[in-house]
Amino acid sequence: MLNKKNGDIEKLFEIENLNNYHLNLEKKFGANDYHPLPVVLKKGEGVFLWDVNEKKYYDFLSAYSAVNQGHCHPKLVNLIKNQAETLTLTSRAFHNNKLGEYMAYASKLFGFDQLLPMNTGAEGVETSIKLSRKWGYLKKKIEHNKAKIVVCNNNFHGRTTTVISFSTDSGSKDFFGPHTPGFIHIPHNDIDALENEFNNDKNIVSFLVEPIQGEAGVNVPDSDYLKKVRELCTKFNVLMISDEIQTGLGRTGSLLASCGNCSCNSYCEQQNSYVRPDILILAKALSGGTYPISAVLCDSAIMEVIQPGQHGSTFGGNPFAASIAKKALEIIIEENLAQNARKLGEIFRYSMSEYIKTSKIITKIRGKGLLNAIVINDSPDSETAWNICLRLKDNGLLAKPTHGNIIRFAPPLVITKDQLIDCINIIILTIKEFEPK
Ligand code: IF1
Repeated sequence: MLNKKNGDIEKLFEIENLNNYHLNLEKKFGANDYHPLPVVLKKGEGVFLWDVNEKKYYDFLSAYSAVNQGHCHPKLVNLIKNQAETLTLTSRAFHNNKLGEYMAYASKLFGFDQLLPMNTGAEGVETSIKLSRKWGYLKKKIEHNKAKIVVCNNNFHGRTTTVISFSTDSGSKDFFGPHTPGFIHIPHNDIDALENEFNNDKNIVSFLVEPIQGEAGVNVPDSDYLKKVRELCTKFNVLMISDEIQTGLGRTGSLLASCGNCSCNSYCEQQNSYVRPDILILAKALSGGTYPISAVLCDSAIMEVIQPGQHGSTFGGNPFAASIAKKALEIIIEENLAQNARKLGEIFRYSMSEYIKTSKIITKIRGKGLLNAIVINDSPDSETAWNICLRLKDNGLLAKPTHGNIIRFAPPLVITKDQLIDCINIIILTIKEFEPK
C-alpha cells in the first residue's frame, strides 16, 4: 500500500510540481482511455476553473456541455448540501418525495406526457432504443425481432456495447464486437436518404438523430432539416428520437436545438417553430454537471409499452438526482441561459468570422448558440489544433480539439458579454502566434 504520509508516492514519482504529481498518478494507476490536456483542476466557479498551482482559466468546454449553468452554481450547491443531509437514494422499490415533482416539472417544460429517469446519456439512448423497438412490436405490429433503427454516419450517442454497435468511428467500435444488429446508416442532413430507407424497409421503428452533430465537429444541418425529418417520420409512422444530450438545455440558443425560435420563457410546445420529436433524450446539463442524470421523455402512448420489471436502474430517479435535475432546469429558465447563449453566440461567430477573413490558419467557424467550432487549416493528423489548445491553456483558456483539426468552443452559458470579449481576445491572440509569418 502506498502511504502518502510517509512520502512514498512523492518519492515514487519525483514530483517537479503538483501538476506532475497528479498526472503521474493517473498515468500509472489509471486506464489509458483518455488523452487530456496536461492541466489538473481543483476548483470551479461560474465560467472559471483553477488548477492545482492556482492558475485561473476560462472554461471553454463546460465538461462537454454538462456545466451549462456554470461551475458550482450556488443554488445547486445549496440544494445538494440540504438534500445530501436528508435523503439520497431509496431505489425505485419505494416512492420518494422528489421524483414526482421533478417528473411533472420536466414533462410540462418540454411538452411530453411522461419521463423515464436514468443516469448517463448512453443509458438514455439505450432506453430510447428499447422503447422504440418495443413500440414497434406492440403498436406498429412489426414481426418480432425484426425492428430496424435508422442512425446517421458520424453519430455520437455514447459508449455502451449497443450504442457503439452503430457508431461509424473505428476507434469507438473495433474489436468490441460482436455488435448489436438492427441499425441502418444514412448521412446526416440528407432527407432523401432518409425517405429512401423509409420506403425500402417496413420494419423501421425509429430514426435516432442529433440535431447538431457534436463529436463529428459541430455540424449544423440545413435549417429545415429537422422539420422535414419530423414530416417524414409522421408519414411513415416511424418514431423520431432526438438526442439533445449535448445540444439541449440552452446550449444552442434555445431550450432545445430542435426549437428554432424559442424565447425559452414559455413552454416549447407553444412555439410555432418547435420540431417535436416522439422521444427526447436529455442528460449532461440536466444536473448542471453535479451528478450523472439523464431522462427520456415521450407521450404515454409510447411510454406505456414499458411495464414494471422491464426496464430500470438502481440510481435512476433517486431523490438526490430528482431534486438536482429540477433545480438545474429552473436555473436555465430563471437565468435566461438560452437567450444568453443565443446572443453571445452571435457575437462570438461574428468576431471569429471577421478574424478568419485575414487568417491563414483558421478556415471556418460554425455552430449555434454557444456550441461552436473552428476548423484549422491543417490535416486531421497534424498537431496544430492540439498545440493551439496548449497555448490557449498557457493564455488562460481551456478548450479541446476534436477530430484532429477542429477546436470546439463551448463555455458555460452564464458567461457575460465582457467575459466573452475577453475570451475572443485570448483566442485571437493565441491563434495569431500560429499564423504563418
Ligand atoms: C466521451 C464528444 C461531447 C453525446 C450525445 C450521448 C452521449 C454524448 C450527443 C453519451 C456524450 C461525450 C462523452 C465524452 C465525450 C463527449 C463528447 F466529444 F464525444 F462528442 F460531449 F462532445 N449523446 N458525449 O454527446 O452521454 O453516456 O457520456 O453521459 O469521452 O465519451 P454519456
